[in-house]
Amino acid sequence: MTHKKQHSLLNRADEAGQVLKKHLEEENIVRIISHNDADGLSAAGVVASTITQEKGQFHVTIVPRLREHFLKKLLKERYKLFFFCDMGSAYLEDISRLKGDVIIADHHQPMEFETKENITHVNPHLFGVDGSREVSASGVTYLTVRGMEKQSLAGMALAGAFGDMQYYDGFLGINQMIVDEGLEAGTVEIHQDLKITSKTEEPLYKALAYTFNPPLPGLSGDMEGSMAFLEKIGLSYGIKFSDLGNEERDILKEELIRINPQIFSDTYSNPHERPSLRNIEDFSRVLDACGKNKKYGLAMGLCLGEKGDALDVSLDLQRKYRDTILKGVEWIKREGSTTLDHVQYIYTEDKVRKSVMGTIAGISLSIGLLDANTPLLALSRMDNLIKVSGRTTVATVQAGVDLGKALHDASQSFGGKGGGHDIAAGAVIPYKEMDNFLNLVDEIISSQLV
Ligand SMILES: [Mn+2]
Repeated sequence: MTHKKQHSLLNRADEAGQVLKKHLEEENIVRIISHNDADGLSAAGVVASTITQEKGQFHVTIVPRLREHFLKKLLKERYKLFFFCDMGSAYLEDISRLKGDVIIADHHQPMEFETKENITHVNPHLFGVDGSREVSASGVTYLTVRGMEKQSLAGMALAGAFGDMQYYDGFLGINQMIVDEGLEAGTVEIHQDLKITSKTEEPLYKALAYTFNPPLPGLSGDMEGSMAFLEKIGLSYGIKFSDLGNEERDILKEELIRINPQIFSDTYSNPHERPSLRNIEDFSRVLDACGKNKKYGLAMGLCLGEKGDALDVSLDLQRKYRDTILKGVEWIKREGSTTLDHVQYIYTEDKVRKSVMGTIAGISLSIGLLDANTPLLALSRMDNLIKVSGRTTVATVQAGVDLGKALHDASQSFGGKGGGHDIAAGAVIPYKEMDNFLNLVDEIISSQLV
């Protein structure tokens, strides 16, 4: 049964591939529109790389979401092919008014709408495939180009799946199929190793403090804790992991496994990448840092393998971004959260902290700073609006929590907008309705848990 569903999705993706191929043969410039997170950026990277390899041309715009004024602008554009990644399925009606052909490679819940002939809509939900666990937008996009022998892009496609937190003790469904294709093509490798981030880039104490997935309680988000740990086990904290001797690596491995056994597990890498981007999760994190800092051109440059200083600039950017995250984690450690019956929340008006609220919310649950059994809402004030990032854990989702639905329903009741995945979702609501909104989410979550 599952196989049949996957097959239908693959067929639709192949149709999209044919459309893309036709437009490339006609030498049309492809208009790419994608999302600003790691998944959207790697999805855009997959299409852009394909087009570049086929000696075609593209024009890409990365946006946080599809807004009305941007859609209106697109309506005036004369491109013959529009390629939407990681968005579009919820805007079928508007998109159907575009002048040219359209490919949508998305994995969010689609709106009910009879699509016109000019749209090739590729979305796992249309075929009963799970779009929050089994494939992300970069994966869906990869499916559209794999017929053009683009198995070399499997690693990039997996970066998006990692970015959208679809890896959980392994990959499922289509994601696993992409892994297998990458393994066969030699562009993805899996090794049992320590899942520490930035092994070739950062001194060990920083690398440990920056490692959040899997979480290392006491070390993740805590430079001083990491230094003390390394001193205690007799390792120099200033050395890079890649410069450790075998014996030292064994000591570190043994001690880290005591903190979290998951730290020694499968690591995914792309052997053809530059050393600091070779680990696919690291690659995903660099893209995320570029996206959060609105350096979309830089992210595209990394995906297209641009030479020059793009890599150094993006790694610097990531250092600053990680500093902001660590400060945010310290803030949560200091201030804690406010708890209602079934949800908890954190609130900020701090300009810098706002940019990482969703991220630090997720981290504070995973490293146990806040109670992981209670869904967390991170609220940022933007003038008269509140931006809400909701995060929860696999365990609470299994208990019935669907944050996407809760934030969608609650925000609608107060003239806001919201939605997303069961485990991670977002909303924007009027500031003056904040308390009412929180109480309603609390009620909805309570009813989901019954
Ligand atoms: Mn996505």
